[in-house]
This record gives sequence, structure tokens and C-alpha cells, in this order.
Amino acid sequence: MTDPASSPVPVVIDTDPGIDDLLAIWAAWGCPELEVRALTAVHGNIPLELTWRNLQRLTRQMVGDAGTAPLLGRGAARPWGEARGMHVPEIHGRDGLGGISERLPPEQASASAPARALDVHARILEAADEPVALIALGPLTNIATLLAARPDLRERIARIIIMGGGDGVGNTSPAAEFNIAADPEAAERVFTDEVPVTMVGLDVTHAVRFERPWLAGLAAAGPCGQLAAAACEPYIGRREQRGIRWMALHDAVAVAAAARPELLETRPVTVEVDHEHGPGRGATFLSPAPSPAPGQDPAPVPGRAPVAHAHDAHDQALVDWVAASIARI
Ligand SMILES: [Ca+2]
Repeated sequence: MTDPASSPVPVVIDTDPGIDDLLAIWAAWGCPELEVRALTAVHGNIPLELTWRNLQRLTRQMVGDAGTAPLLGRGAARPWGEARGMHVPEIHGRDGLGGISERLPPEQASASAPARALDVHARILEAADEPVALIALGPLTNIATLLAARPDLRERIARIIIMGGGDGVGNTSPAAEFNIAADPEAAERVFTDEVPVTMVGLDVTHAVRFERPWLAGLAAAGPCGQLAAAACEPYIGRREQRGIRWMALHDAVAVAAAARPELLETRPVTVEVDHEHGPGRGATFLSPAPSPAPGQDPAPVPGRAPVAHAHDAHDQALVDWVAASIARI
């Protein structure tokens, strides 16, 4: 358990909301273990125009009228290596939030241009009195841009926690997971930097599941829980028509890796990303890294990020943690 006397872990969340992003962002906001200092939008599940709109609305809903909002930034509209982004509205709904976006407070009109994600990341890292964890819930375009543009800030990043990739499994293709496949060049840039990464991929997120009774409990917990459950409804309904009763948490597992790391089992690896234009594009290849001696840091592999690969999770405790966190908002 987290020591309640310890101060919350400072985090920045980069996201492409997204139904599972919604659960993840609100779990991060409602939990006592994290201090969300900023949120930034990236292209992904749907185009940036909509992820940015959704991020502003989700933030207004969770902060309420009286609360202090974290910094928000607008990031990349397209991947590093492609003219257009890869989007999946058939999964998340045309609005990206399962049809609930009109039930959220509208984004506030502003005469000035929105802050850029890169500037928001730099501002938070420059001002931080301790290293900040970056949680990446979408394609890695914004994170790779930060590492490329501001290598001087590397040491202020505690680690990069990625929902993405998999150990021999895919969902966008047999080989590739969506967040990596949506910008393989950016992903390879992150995995070739030396900032430590925690990789929360499909092999673990597929196992952290919920069914309708969990959604009913969430809906009864308060206004945010009700909206979160409603956002999941069309997706889980479509799956039930195919005889599948569960839905995976995906992005919220990466948030738990920052808030409740004891709920995940990890092993040290290095990761290479297939960024060729072939059938394996976006696949992640994991190589075991030597386990460090107790109390020692892993030996660095030149040109490769030290990666903690999450391969197992305390499923029920994790799902319960998400519901309890959203219920606190
Ligand atoms: Ca996402």
C-alpha cells in the first residue's frame, strides 16, 4: 500500500481521449497517490481537433467550478513519419467518448492560441522541484518531440510510463498495438533515448477487465462515474453482440503503474520498434536485460532505454482502484 503520509507523485499525462483515456484521466485526478500537473492532447483514437476538445471538456468536468485546473496543452496533429494520423472512431465513437461529449461542460472560448504541448511539458519540468513522471496514453509523438527538442530536461523526467506495445501481440495488426502503430518512428525515438520507460502493453492490459456490474457500481458513485459508465456503454454493448462480456481498462493500467506500482509485476527489458513500411510496422520486440543486483540500477544498454515491462497485474485490485478513484471526484 502507498504510505498515506508520502506526498503525491507529480505526473503529466499525454492523451488522445478516447473512452479508456477518460477512465484513466479521471482515475489519476481522483486518486490520492498522484498530483496531475498538466495534461496534453495528441492525435490518436480520433483526430487532434477532437482529442483536444475532449481533453478540455473532461478537465472542466473533473475540476468543477471551484477547483484549480492543471495546465493543458495541444500537441501534434499527425505522426512523425506519416502525412495523416491513424484513427479508430469505430471503437471510441465519432466524438471519441462513446457519445457523451455533449453532456460535458463545453470548452471555454479563448482569443489566444492554446498552449503547445511542448511548452507545457517544458514549463512543468523546468519548474519541478523533483523529477516528474510522464504518462503517455496515446501515440508517442508529443513525448518524442519533447525528448528531441529538449534533451536538457531529460534528467527532470522520473520515467515515461507508456500504454502501448505488447510482447508478441497486437490489436491494430497481428503484430502491432495501436499507440505504437499510430507513430512507430516516435515510439522508436522514445525507446532509443535513455530515460527509463515503464511499458504497459497489451499483454497485461488485456487481462485487466471489467464487466457490467462494475460499470453499474461506477455509475452509482457520482456524476463523473455516471458519465464514465455511459461512455463505455456503446462499446461494451457492441462486444456483447459478439458474445464478449468484458472490456479492458487499457490506459488506466498505465496510470496505476505510476500511482500503485505494487499492483504490477515488471521485468527489465530493452525494446525495439519495427518502423519499416511492412506487415510488422509498429511491432515491439522485447529483449531481456540483465537483472540488476538488489538495490542496484540496471546496467545501461547504449542507445536503448531501460524498460520495465509490465507482464502481470493484480487485476481485481487494479480495477477496484480505478472505480474508487473516479468515485472520489
Ligand atoms: Ca489512449
